[in-house]
Amino acid sequence: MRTSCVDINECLTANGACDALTTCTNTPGGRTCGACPTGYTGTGEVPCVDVDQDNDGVLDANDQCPNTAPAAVVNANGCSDAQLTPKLNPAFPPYGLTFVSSGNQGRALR
Ligand SMILES: [Ca+2]
Ligand SMILES: [Ca+2]
Repeated sequence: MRTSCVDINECLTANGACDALTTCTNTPGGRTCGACPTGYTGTGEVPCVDVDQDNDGVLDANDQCPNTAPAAVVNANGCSDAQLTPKLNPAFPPYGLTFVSSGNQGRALR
């Protein structure tokens, strides 16, 4: 008994091992991965990598403070206050106090 070759749609399983952000296209005997979206590096064959990994709006190439906390306000170098303060003064805040970057700064409380 003879059977003919049947193409397998690799894309049906785990997106054909393409990055989840890309489009897998089934081809006879194989599959191709689409390109990574804008803002990512990679080919789809290898994982797409967000070039702004901490999503603070500053691309990794210019980001001097990686892994900024989500939604933190950052300066042009991609650094949040919480990331900058320990660089300026490792002992800040002193006495086990907590630093908050909001409120009435520079005003004496009565
Ligand atoms: Ca960044
Ligand atoms: Ca950052």
